Amino acid sequence: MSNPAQTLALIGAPTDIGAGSRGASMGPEALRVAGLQAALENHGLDVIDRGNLHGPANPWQPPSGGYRHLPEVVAWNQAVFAAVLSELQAGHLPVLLGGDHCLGLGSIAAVARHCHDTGKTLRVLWLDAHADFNTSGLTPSGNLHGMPVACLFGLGPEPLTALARLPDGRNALTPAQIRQIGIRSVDAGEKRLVREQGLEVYDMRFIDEVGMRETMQRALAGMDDATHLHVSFDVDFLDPELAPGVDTTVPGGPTYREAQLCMEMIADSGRLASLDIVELNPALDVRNKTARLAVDLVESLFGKSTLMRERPGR
Ligand code: B3U
Ligand code: MN
Ligand code: MN
Repeated sequence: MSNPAQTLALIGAPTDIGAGSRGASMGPEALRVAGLQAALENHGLDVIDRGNLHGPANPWQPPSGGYRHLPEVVAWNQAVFAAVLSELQAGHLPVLLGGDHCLGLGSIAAVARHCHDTGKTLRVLWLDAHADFNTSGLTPSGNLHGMPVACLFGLGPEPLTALARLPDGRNALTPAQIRQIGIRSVDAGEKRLVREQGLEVYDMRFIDEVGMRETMQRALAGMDDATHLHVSFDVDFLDPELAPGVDTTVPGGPTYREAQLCMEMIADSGRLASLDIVELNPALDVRNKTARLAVDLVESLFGKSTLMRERPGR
C-alpha cells in the first residue's frame, strides 16, 4: 500500500494564541531548522513548503467569557482551514506546522469538509497527553488549546463550532471517528464529558497493560480504501524526558521505541492523508532536541523504517 497522496505541503502557523505559555509560535521555524523538508525528501516524497500563514498577534489577556483570545483563535483557525482545504483540493497531503493545538480545530474541520465533498470516511488519531475536550464551563485555564476536540463535536463557542460545521449541518466529527492515544492528564469535568460522549481513549494505563502494538492495531482497525486518516500529533504525547520542548509536560508518556512503533504502524496502514504537528515550544526546548525528535518520528510516519523491511502481512 502507498500513501493516498505523495506530495506533501508544509503549512506554518506561527502562533501560541491558544496556549498557556508563549513560544509555540516558533514551532514552524524550529521544525524547519531541524530539517523536516530534507528528511522527508530523502524518503522520496515531494515536499512543498508553503511558508507561514499570518494572523493576529498574541495580546496575552486573561479569559473573557470562559475563553482566552477567542477572536484571535477564530482568525488563526480560519486561516488554517482555508490553507488546509486548498492543499487537499489540490491533491496534496497537508502538514500543519503549529503553533498550539487550538489549530487542530481548523485543520480537522477542513479535512472533514474535504471528506464530505469527496465521499471519504474520516478517521482521526489524536496523539496527546491531554484529551483537549474542555468547554468554557469545564476549563481550568480558558486556554483554547484544551478545547479543539469538543469544538469539533459542536461543543464550544459559535464561531469555532460554525467553522467545524459541515454543509449538511452535521458537526465535523462524531465520537466514532476519533481515537485518542497517550492520554494521561484529563481535568475532572473534562473526564465526565469524555465518558458521556463515548470517546475511544487509549490512555497510558491501557498502553502499559496491552502494549503499543495492540493499542495501534485497535486504533487502526476498521479502515478501508475510502478512509482518510488524519493524525493530530501534539508533541506533549511524548515522555517529557525525551521531549521537554512543550508547554504542558506530563510525565509517563510513550518511550522512544513506543512512539516509533506508533508512527510505523500508522505508516503501514497506508491511509495517512493529513497531519498536524503542534505544541512544539522552542523557548522551552534544549538545543532543538524536541524538534529533531519530532522530525525523526514524522519520518517514521512516512515510512522510514518500512523501507528497510517487508511490511507485515505481505
Ligand atoms: N487540560 C488543561 C491543560 C491542557 C490541555 N491541553 C494542553 N494543556 N496542552 C487545560 O487547560 O484545558
Ligand atoms: Mn493537545
Ligand atoms: Mn497536549
